[in-house]
Amino acid sequence: MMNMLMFIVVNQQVFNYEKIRHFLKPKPVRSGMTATFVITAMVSGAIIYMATRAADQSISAEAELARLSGSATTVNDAGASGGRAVVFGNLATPLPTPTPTPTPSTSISPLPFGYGAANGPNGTWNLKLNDNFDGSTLDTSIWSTGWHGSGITPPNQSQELACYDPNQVVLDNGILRLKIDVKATNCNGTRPYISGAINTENKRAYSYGYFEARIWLDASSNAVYNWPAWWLNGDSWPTTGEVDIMEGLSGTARANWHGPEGNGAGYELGNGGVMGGWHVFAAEWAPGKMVSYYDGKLLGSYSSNSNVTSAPQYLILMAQMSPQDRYGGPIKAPSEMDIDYVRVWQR
Ligand SMILES: [Ca+2]
Repeated sequence: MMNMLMFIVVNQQVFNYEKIRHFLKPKPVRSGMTATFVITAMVSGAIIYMATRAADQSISAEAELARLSGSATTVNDAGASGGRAVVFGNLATPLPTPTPTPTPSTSISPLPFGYGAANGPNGTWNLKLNDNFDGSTLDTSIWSTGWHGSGITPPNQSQELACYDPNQVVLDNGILRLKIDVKATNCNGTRPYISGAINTENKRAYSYGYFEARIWLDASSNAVYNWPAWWLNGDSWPTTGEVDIMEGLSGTARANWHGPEGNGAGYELGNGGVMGGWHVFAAEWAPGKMVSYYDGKLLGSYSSNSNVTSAPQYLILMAQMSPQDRYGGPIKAPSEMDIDYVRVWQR
């Protein structure tokens, strides 16, 4: 993607594309085009450079495209808390032509992350769902927005702080963004925030399989913000089960299982459950067994013939907001949960 060619320097600190997602919403940039960036948060007085990135990842002065300061007409309202501004930069020199990715001689379906590695999810897998969110709109043959309804819907639990609005579900250069904003909204009562969620209820449901998503979580150095979740759910809780492949529960990213007996088991994910940035969260659901994977590595497993259901479950990704003393981590808005892809395999 063209936007991966960009590098941003803010006050002499170099941020990679992932890090600057919360400063800027990059658009594809090509030679001769005007590039438009929307600044969602910016330190007052920051200087922004836009530059091309060389093949060795370095940045050079010659490649500098624009230099802007937090003044005059180029940056408006560059406050530290949620100011919005538009920056226009003209490309002075053409970007290098990307090297085309060689086309494999035979079509190879992606395999689960970590496949073939020690403790990886080995075996024979058939790809059943593969959404990379490459289109300009959500594929509604697979997904619906919100939670049990169309348009603006109430959240899952009455205590939650955000309504779900389809407008908060944005596809952006191959990334699905579930955006949280401060906006008082009515959905069976007025809630102070608005957020995004997608699910496959009545469209795709699975009994058993390997479920994987690459997700960007917003986190501080010691807590995941809000209550992001990537999970599976049956139609009648808890009899038909719930598989929480990843949820930021009270600031800690965890995997949790539920079944006919209620609670199953759970694990902290990663380093003490704190992992801002991009990670791959996956679970294998097999007869009598649940296995949790984090970045392609086996994290833990749970076996129970009575508490692991075979009932079909649908997929859900939601940027939930809950009071911190209920389910959520520290409240942060604006914020977002980003998804690069969702894949499902079955044996
Ligand atoms: Ca993608």
